[in-house]
Amino acid sequence: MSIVAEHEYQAKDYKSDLKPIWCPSCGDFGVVSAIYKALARIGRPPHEIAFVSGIGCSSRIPGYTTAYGFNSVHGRALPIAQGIKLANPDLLVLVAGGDGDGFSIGGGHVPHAIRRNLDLTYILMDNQIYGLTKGQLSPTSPRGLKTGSSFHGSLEEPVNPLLYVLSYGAGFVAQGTPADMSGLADVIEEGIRYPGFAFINVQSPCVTYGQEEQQLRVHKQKMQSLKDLAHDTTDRLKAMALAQEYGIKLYTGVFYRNPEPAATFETAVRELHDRLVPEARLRVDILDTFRPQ
Ligand SMILES: Cc1ncc(C[n+]2csc(CCOP(=O)(O)OP(=O)(O)O)c2C)c(N)n1
Ligand code: SF4
Repeated sequence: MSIVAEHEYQAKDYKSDLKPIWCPSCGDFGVVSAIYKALARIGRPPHEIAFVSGIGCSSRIPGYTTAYGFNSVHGRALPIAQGIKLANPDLLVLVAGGDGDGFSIGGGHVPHAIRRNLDLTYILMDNQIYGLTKGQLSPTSPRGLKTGSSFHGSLEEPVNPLLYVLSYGAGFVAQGTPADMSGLADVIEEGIRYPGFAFINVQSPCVTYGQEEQQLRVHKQKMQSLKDLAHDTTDRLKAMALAQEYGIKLYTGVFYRNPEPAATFETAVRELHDRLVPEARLRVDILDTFRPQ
């Protein structure tokens, strides 16, 4: 654990020397800045942070921080992050990627990461498109969207990431947009501080392939703070009702925070390990069991 006092670090201490190659004005610039701010408030030194992503424009994000980064395999950020957290529970582990990475190819990992409940913060940059591969449909693209891969418009209903994670029992669920930088840094900080699996959906505009109504100027007009609505963040059913409006309204802030966080998987595994160690058999004895007599 860190012996460094909180707040000793500043946002610039988490910014790497690597120059982002995102398109100018991509929403992901705002997301990485909000992450720098949130990390500075948490105050953990960069070498105590592991940042894992998949593949996509958004998945480049670990490289733009001074944390240990792993720009891994498309859709596999969550299993890798879970392995890292289990092996070294003292690390602060962040996970990030796009809506394609997280809810298309990697969608099968999300429910299991949630029900396992490791202390991870998963930041999804939801631009409703595949950015890196030049603008094909993603799982959160709205029905009817015309792209290079859907000349006649998408025939599918989009995945609702907020409702999805709430229904699987995520302990912390929030949404932000770079149109509200201060609110975005707040929800990322809160997610990191939550002792369990935290999910933050960031409406992060793709300025090159994204839809008109997903750009920052529209977010600024549309966004509605859940705090201003006096939403009770301990009410999961109300959070689910609000999440139903994904794609119609742009709520920002915390949808749900479990007031009684469940034990994390890494804690349960350590406890089981400590309980079983006294009665553990030597490896040589176990191997002997299988040797012909
Ligand atoms: C196994 C595998 N399948 C497909 C790809 C191609 N691919 C790279 S990124 C990507 C999707 C990118 O979209 P998203 O995850 O939403 O991130 P964004 O680029 O929009 O930030 C795809 C399909 C790949 N790299 N690996
Ligand atoms: S293609 Fe879209 S998501 Fe990718 S860097 Fe450019 S604006 Fe950002």
